[in-house]
Amino acid sequence: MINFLILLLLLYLLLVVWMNLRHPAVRWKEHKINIAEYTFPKSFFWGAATSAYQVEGGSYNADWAEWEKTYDVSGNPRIKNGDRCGKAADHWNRYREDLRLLKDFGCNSYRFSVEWSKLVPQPGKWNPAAADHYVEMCRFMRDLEIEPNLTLHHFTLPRWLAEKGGFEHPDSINYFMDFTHKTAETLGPYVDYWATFNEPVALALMGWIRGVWSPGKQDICLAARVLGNILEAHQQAYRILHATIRQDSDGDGVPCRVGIVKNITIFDPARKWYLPDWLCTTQINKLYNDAVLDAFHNDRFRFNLLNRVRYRKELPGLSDTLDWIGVNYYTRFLTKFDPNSAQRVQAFPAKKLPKTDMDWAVCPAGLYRALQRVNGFGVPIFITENGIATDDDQLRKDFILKHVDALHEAILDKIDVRGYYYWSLMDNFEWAEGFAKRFGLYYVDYQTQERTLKNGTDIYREIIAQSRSKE
Ligand code: IFM
Repeated sequence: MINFLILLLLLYLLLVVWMNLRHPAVRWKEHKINIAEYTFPKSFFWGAATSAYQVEGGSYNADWAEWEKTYDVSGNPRIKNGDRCGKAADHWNRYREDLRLLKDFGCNSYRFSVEWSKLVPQPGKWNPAAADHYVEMCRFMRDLEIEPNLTLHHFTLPRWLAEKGGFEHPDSINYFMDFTHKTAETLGPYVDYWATFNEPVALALMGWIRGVWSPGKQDICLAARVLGNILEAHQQAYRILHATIRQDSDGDGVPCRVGIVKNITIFDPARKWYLPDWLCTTQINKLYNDAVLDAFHNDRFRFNLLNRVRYRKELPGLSDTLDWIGVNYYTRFLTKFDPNSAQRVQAFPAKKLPKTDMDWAVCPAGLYRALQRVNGFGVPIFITENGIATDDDQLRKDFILKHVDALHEAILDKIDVRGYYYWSLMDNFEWAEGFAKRFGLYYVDYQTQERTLKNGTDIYREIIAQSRSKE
């Protein structure tokens, strides 16, 4: 009996050592940062990002506009403080002013999305006025020498499509094809960089697992199906974009480059000596990060969680549908086995790290790790989002400086990063958090819609100026 227990103990120790060796801690030395020494690749994209629903205003035909009117099971409004997106930051009417602000800041690229519910307000009905609006906006970017980087789907759906089940239903793939085709015909002459989807896993997690975003479901099997359909839609959209767009608008010889935007969150075990924490971490990491990324290596999407979900979808050719990959990185969580919670796992920010208003830990090393994670695709990488919600100017400054430094370290280590977009250009509607969380480089007074540059953003301006002066 004693021998058996000793054997078990040894086995346990071996497994813990093995897990630790397989996932070595990233050596991240705090070093003196000197931005004057930075060298970034030529024509690096320095930008800021937004999404249509969060800034444009007037998206009353989107599923989210309906969702905001509903209440949760405890009778609380879905959005903090009962906020409604409404006019948001009125970017629809103020895009010229906003793009000039972006230009004055020194940026040379803008990541934005088009609002599907404005372009296709009813099934099969293309809205030429909305299409003209985006044409004007893209032309204006070209006039300002700002490279547009367009995302087709950033979380919202036309209401009519959400009523049909949205991406739960395979028909959504055809609707997305149609939308992609028309958008490509309309904006292809001005836009070379296209992303099909923004953060599919965040969407599935919040909308179908936690149920705190539209459509408010808690069904992990449906979440898996949504992801499978989104990946198939990406694959088809890739081909449509390449087949439709023939005009090279930025003169680099390539008319269109298509990617997908993946949010990468870093998860580490809270207790490195405790096997159950390692198992939870591995599982969360698989579902949140690896399932979608691996699909692009294996041409097969698998989403498995013990006896709760086993989903598999063959996607032959998916691995040929990335010209670039977008990484959205914000934070790192520690994960811990918790037998008392319903999910048996807790994810929380490390105590000793500074926190943003989202209660996310500030962890620049995580950005380096996220970039390492996608480096294996062998395609250019863009940091399509990275930013901080905070009222603390010093924290904002540190955040930007240290994350750009992590990005620079990655470039020094030969990771092919071609651009960085701060999230976001101006304060915006932060989904279930409403307007209280302010990520913008520019503060928005929602009464007057006045924009004011925030303190602590100068460092980004300096880095950009420094980088561009060396071109
Ligand atoms: O505001 C969101 C954005 O829509 C998607 N990425 C994360 C941001 C901050 O939470």
